[in-house]
Amino acid sequence: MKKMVGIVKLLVICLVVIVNFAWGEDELIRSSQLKMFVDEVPDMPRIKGFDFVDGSHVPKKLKIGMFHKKWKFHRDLPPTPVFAYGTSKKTATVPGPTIEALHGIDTHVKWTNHLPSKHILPWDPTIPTAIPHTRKGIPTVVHLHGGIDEPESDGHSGSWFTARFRERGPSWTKKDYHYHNTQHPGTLWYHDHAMGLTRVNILAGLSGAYVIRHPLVELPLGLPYDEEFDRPLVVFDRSFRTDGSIFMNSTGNNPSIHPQWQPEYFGDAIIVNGKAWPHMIVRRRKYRFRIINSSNARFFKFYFNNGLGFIHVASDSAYNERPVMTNEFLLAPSEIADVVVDFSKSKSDSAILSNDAPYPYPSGDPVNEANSKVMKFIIKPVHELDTSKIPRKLIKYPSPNLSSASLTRYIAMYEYTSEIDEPTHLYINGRSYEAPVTETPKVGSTEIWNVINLTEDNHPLHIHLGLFVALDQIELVNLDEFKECMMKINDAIKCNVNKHARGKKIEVPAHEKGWKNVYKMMPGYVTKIIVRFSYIHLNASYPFDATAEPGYVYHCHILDHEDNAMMRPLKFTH
Ligand SMILES: *[C@@H]1O[C@H](CO)[C@@H](O)[C@H](O)[C@H]1NC(C)=O
Ligand SMILES: *[C@@H]1O[C@H](CO)[C@@H](O)[C@H](O)[C@H]1NC(C)=O
Ligand SMILES: *[C@@H]1O[C@H](CO)[C@@H](O)[C@H](O)[C@H]1NC(C)=O
Ligand SMILES: *[C@@H]1O[C@H](CO)[C@@H](O)[C@H](O)[C@H]1NC(C)=O
Ligand SMILES: CC(=O)N[C@H]1CO[C@H](CO)[C@@H](O)[C@@H]1O
Ligand SMILES: [Cu+2]
Repeated sequence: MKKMVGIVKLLVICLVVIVNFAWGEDELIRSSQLKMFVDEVPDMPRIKGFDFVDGSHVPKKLKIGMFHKKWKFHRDLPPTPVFAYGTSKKTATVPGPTIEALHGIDTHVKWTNHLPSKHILPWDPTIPTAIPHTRKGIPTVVHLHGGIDEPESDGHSGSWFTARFRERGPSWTKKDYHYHNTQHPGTLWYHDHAMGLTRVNILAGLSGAYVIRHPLVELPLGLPYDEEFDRPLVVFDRSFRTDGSIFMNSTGNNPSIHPQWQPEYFGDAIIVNGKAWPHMIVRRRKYRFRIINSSNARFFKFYFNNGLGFIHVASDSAYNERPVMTNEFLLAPSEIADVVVDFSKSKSDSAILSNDAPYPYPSGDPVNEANSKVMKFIIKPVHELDTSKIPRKLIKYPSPNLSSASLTRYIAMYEYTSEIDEPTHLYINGRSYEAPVTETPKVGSTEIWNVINLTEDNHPLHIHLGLFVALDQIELVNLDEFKECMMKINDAIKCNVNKHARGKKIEVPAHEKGWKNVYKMMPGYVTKIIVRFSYIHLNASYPFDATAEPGYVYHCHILDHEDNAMMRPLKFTH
C-alpha cells in the first residue's frame, strides 16, 4: 500500500513537472506592459431576484450557469480563458452578474455547471479536494457569502456537483437554491466553495455581487440609490501570460508534499469589475461604492491620491449606526467596504484609488508601482445638483448583549511547516476538516469566540450563518511559551490564555464596530468576537431549519488557506 502511495505521488509530481513545462512560466506579462486606466470599468449586468406581477413583488426563479469562455481583462491583453457566471454563455461575465434581491421576497436560483472536463488552472489532489470518480468534470458549488439561509442552500463544500449534475458530492442535497432575503439589507457576494478548489474556481472567475435592498428602510436615508450612482466594485488581483491566460504557479512551496499548493496567491494586476486598472468617468457628486474584495490573499489598504475621503455607511453586509469618515482603510479578502465618495469635494479633475498594504499582510513585501494603483476616477468639471445626502444616523441594530452569551469558545489558528520551513497546511484548533464536528451552537444563541492567531499571517475569519461584532484584540505576551504549550496540548485554558492575553490592546476601528461576517485576526493576538446565530434586525427565529444537514462551515477567507484546510464544520442544535 505504502509503495502504491509512493508511486502515485511520483506520478503526480511527474505530471506537475510536465504541465509546468508545457505552460511556460517564463512568458509572464509584466505589469508595466499593460497601460493603466485605459479600459472603462463596466457595471456588471444586473439581474432582478424578484418579479413584479399585478402591482406587487413576487418571488422569482432564476437559472444561472457557469460557462467556459474568454474574457477581455485589458485592451492590450489577448482574451483570457475564464469560468464565468451568467444566464447564458454569451452574457456570462467576470465577475458574474449582480443579483438585486428585495427584502422579504424569496429568490430561487438553479445554479448549473457547463464547465469542461478539465480545469484551466493547476490544482492539487493531495490536499482535501473534491475529486469526481470519473476524474472528469469540475466540481463547483455556490455559497452566498453573508446570506442567512438554510443549510441545503448554503453551498457547503461537500455539496458540489459537476456538469449536468452528473456527479455530486457527499453532502449534495438539491439543485434549486432558496435565498430567503428576510435578513437586514446590504451587500453580499456569491462565489464558488467546492472542497479544495475554492481558490482555483474563484481565480478562474467564479464570483459576483448580490445586493439585498429594503426600500422602506433605505430610501429615507437619502443615500445615492439609483443604479448609476450605487455601484458594486468587485476587486481582485491576477497575473497573466503573454497569451492572455491566467497564470497560477503550478509548483508548490513544498513540491514533494503538495505538488501544486502554495500558501498565498498574489497577482500582479489589480482588476476591478473584470478590467485591469480601469477608469470610471464620474459626475461631480456623491456615489456609493460597494467594494468587495474577492482576492485570494491580497489585503488592500485603500486611499485616494488627492485626499478625497471615504464615508463608510456599512461594513460587510450590515449598515453602520452612523457614517464613519476615513482617509484610508484596510480590506481583507472577502471583506466588503460600503462607502460613499463625494466627488464634489475633489480639488482635481481626477482621483486615483490607491493601495499600500504589504503582501502577505502585514509582514510581507511593500507594494510596487503596479499593485499600488487600483483604478482612476475622471471627474467631470461641472458641479451639479445632487439630491442624495449622508444622514447623521443610518440604521441602529441592537448591540450585542455580553451577558446573554451562553458559551465561550477558544478558536486557535495553527500553521504547520515542513523541514524547509515552508507552510504545508493550516488547521483551526489543530483539527482537520474531516475530524468530528466540535462547534455545535444552539440556533438563536449568542456566543463569545476568542480567536487566537498562532501564525504569522493575518487570517480573515468568516462564519457562515452567524453575524458577529468584534470586541477587542489583545496581544499575547510571552508568546513563545504560550505557542509551545498550545502546540503540545492544544488547550487554550490549560495553557493559561488569560494570563498571556495582557499585552497591547487594539481598538476595533470605528467603521468596523458594527455587525460583520468577516474580521481580520491579528497575528499574535487574541481577538474577541461576539457571535449571534439569529437575525440582527428582529426577534424572530429563522424561517428554515438551521439544524438540517449538511450544516454549515466556518473558515479563514484566504482561499489558499481555506482549501488546505483552515475550515471546520459548524452544526446547529435546538
Ligand atoms: C513558482 O513556485 C516555485 C516554488 O515555490 C518557485 O521556485 C518559482 O520561482 C515560482 N515561479 C514563478 C514564476 O513565480
Ligand atoms: C482582499 O482579500 C484578501 C483575502 O481575503 C486579502 O488578502 C486582501 O488583502 C484583500 N484586499 C483588499 C483590497 O481588501
Ligand atoms: C442581556 O442578557 C441578560 C441575560 O440573558 C438579560 O437578563 C438582560 O435583560 C439582557 N439585557 C438587555 C439589554 O437585553
Ligand atoms: C429583541 O428583544 C430584546 C429583549 O427584549 C431587545 O432588547 C432587543 O432590542 C430586541 N431586538 C430587536 C431587533 O427588536
Ligand atoms: C502567536 C503567534 O505566533 N503569533 C504570531 C502572529 O504573527 C506575528 C507576525 O505578524 C508573529 O510575530 C507572531 O509570532
Ligand atoms: Cu488564513
